Order: sequence, then structure tokens, then C-alpha cells
Amino acid sequence: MKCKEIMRALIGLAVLLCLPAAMASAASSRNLEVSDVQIRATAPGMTATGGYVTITNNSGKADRLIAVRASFAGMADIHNMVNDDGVMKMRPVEGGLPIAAGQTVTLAPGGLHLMFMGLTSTLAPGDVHTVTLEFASGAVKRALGMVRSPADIHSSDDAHRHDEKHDHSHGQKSEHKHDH
Ligand SMILES: [Cu+2]
Repeated sequence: MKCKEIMRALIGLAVLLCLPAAMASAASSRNLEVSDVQIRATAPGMTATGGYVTITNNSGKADRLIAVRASFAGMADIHNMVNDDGVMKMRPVEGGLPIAAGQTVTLAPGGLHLMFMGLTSTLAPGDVHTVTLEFASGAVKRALGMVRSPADIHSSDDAHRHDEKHDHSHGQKSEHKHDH
């Protein structure tokens, strides 16, 4: 009788101790939406490429994307484009990419991007790879990324320019996109 009560108390204590951490992690994970993961296709011999993603923080707390992993890359990072004396260069985002409460951050060509380095294989259009995103809150999100040729990479903003972008039959090169 007494033994049973102690056991019950111990189990209750264990649950109390373990639950908050597990719940916090699950909650922050649930509150983060990762969508539209796209990976820029590579030609044989290329060792690095970019990736794009849309992240929405539905929680009431600010979070930060702090790490990126993918099985096809030896190393991955979060990069931004900075204007260095008139020359656009890419730089790692120091301290992670902040995503404020309720904010949607879109990584798209010409700006913020995921940088995959030390590629172990050629990435062909149509391939699908898992990309893992780690956040400061402890949330870890795995999402399937579609490999696309540079011309087929789109951002959420493209909805505003749908006349030219939604026509998949065009042979437009990616370089032309930034001129509009
Ligand atoms: Cu980069």
C-alpha cells in the first residue's frame, strides 16, 4: 500500500519534471511553419549551391534560425547578400536569422538564402532532399526540399508578378528576373 503510493508519487514527479521541457519544444516546433523549400540545381563538379524557404513564426515569442543541415552537403549556413562598395557579396548571417513573433521570413534569390557547401553529389531538377532547420527555441523542423533549375526557383513574392512567372513554358533565365 505504502509502496504503491511512493511509486505513484515518483511517477508523478518524473512526469512533472519531464513534461515541461518536452511540451515547450513541441510547442515551439508546432508554432513554426516551414514551407516552400527549394534547392538550386547544380552542374556536375559544383561544390556549393543555394536554397530558399519560407518560415512563419506563429508563436508569441521571437525565435531564430540558427543552423541548417542536409545530407547532400558537408556544411550548410544561412547567408545574406550585402553591398560591399557596389559589389554584391554573400555573408553568413551572424547569430542566426531572427524571426519575430508572428513574422514570416522568406529567403529568396538575391537576398537571404540557405548556403549548402561541400556538396557530395550533383543536384538534379526534380530531386527531393530533406533539409533540417534548427531554431534557438530548440525546435527542429525537417522539410522536403525540391531541387529546381535556377529559372524555376520562385519566391512567395512572385504572386504579384504572376503574368510572367506562372507560365512554365518560357525559357527565361534566372539572371533576367532581377531586372524587373
Ligand atoms: Cu551564400
